[in-house]
Amino acid sequence: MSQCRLVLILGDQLTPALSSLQAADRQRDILVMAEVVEEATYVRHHKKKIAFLFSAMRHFAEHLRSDGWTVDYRTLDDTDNSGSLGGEIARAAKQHDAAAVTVTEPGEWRLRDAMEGWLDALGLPVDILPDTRFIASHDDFADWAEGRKQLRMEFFYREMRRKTGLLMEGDQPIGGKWNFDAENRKPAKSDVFMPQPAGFKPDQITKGVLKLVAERFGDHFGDLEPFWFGVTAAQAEEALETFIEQALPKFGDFQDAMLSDQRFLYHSILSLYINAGLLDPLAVCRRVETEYHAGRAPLNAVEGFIRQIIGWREFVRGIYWLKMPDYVGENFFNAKRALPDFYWTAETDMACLRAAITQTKEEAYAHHIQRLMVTGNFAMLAGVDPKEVHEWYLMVYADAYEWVELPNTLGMSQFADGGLLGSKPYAASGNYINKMSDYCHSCRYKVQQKTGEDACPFNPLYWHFLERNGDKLRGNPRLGQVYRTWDRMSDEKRADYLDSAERFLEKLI
Ligand code: FAD
Ligand code: DLZ
Ligand code: SF4
Repeated sequence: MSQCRLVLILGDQLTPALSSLQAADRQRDILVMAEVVEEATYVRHHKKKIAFLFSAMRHFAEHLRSDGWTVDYRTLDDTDNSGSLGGEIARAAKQHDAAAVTVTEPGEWRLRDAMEGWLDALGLPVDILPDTRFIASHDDFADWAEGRKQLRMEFFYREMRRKTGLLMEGDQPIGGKWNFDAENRKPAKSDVFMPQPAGFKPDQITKGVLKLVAERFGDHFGDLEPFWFGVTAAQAEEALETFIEQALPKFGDFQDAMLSDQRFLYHSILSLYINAGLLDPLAVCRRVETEYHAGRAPLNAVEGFIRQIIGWREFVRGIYWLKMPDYVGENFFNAKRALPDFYWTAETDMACLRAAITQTKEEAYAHHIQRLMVTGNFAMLAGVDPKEVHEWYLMVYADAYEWVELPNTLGMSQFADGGLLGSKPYAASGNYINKMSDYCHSCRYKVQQKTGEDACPFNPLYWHFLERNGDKLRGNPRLGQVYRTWDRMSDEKRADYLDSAERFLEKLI
């Protein structure tokens, strides 16, 4: 009998059609899956995120076994667990006298880099296969980006529409427009029929994992229970169907809305499943497209949803692999402030931040506008070091992996790449948050007040940010009007704004 190959399946590769599984031989090869301390602590992930992945990994291993594969699964509490993926693959190679190792390329640069060293460490060939769960390969993206002065999601997205045929009529977009975003900015009102994402009761496997996570990672950020995430492909499918039935039709209209008593609004809460491999992104888009053709969901909702996946999700991945490893060190504004303590405790008088962080702590989830316009906007206005901001986002969300989190945080939300990903910073005063949410009603600060002790801190911070970064931003054509407004203010008013912001920043710990 020929020597076996080891196929390493990572925690976010829980996909039967994975390229490494396609290349493997059920009769000969051994699949290796390993829970390791290094992956759980290279940043100290939210407890719910670790529990979700470990439980989903254990369920996937069962599924693979029932499908005829031999799986060598290493739990975190196995006595000989070396604590790292490199260590576990080395141990497994010895134990099984393996001839080679195959792995689908990891989503994070640091792990890809480590794997390059495995060949030497193991003395065995290590085959790293492309991750075919994405629509654009690294080469596709690099070819598209080549020679362009600016990389804009909108143009890349059109390519992805053409490539997939999603919402296309021949070579034209259905509805005559590529993008219906202008219709997707309505504030929401809470009503009794608000959708809720599908939740699932922990089974025995999940209960075992919850106990392990409580014991081993009890000091990590976030609440472990109640734990309601799905942990299998079937449950993730159920979550998709619940979203389609209850929330999709209004997804577009209320995509940017925020409400104090509604954490999920009309969002899908599917990113954790898609990113871990429990749902296939293209299949999700095709399923959602059928709702438009069946007349059950309007075009602005379906197009908006599909754009997030084949547009933004693919685009940020392309940027990540094009720009790493230097990308993580970018700091366009040279921002140096430490991340304020309240990002960990939610103890702040600012109601919008309190709501977004409390929910992050309890659910390991916040929706896009909370991440971008509340926690992200505040950090940028306050001048927080983008690396600290990045590490926070990577830790606290159940869907966070560096390939998707870093460009969203560093590029989109902090403008730390100087405009590679977005044409202007997503900076906003309290007015924006007030327009899109009901947070301000219950805030100790007054959103209409511009300066002084009781003023909404976003108001003076907004102008402070623009003033202190004027040398970098004044030339931006999209900010011309804003700077004209600032320049037209009296000296006294400008000084008042700057003084209020500085007083607030002095007290920020
Ligand atoms: P929905 O609003 O229902 O959107 C549908 C799907 O579209 C999502 O499930 C997701 O797969 C995809 N999507 C939407 N927006 C984006 C985007 N900007 N980039 C990539 N995919 C997108 N998303 C992550 O998956 N992981 C992250 O670590 C992550 N970090 C972020 C950090 C910051 C600072 C910001 C501003 C955004 C981040 N996002 C991240 C993007 C986005 O906020 C989440 O994908 C979304 O909130 C997930 O919730 P949902 O499934 O309910 O999404
Ligand atoms: C996020 C994560 C965690 C917490 N734990 C593991 C693990 O124990 N074993 C594993 O294979 N993967 C884990 N992951 C996911 C990896 O960090 C992920 O595969 C890489 O970051 C690449 O995206
Ligand atoms: Fe947030 Fe300002 Fe509104 Fe308070 S007043 S909730 S700080 S935007």
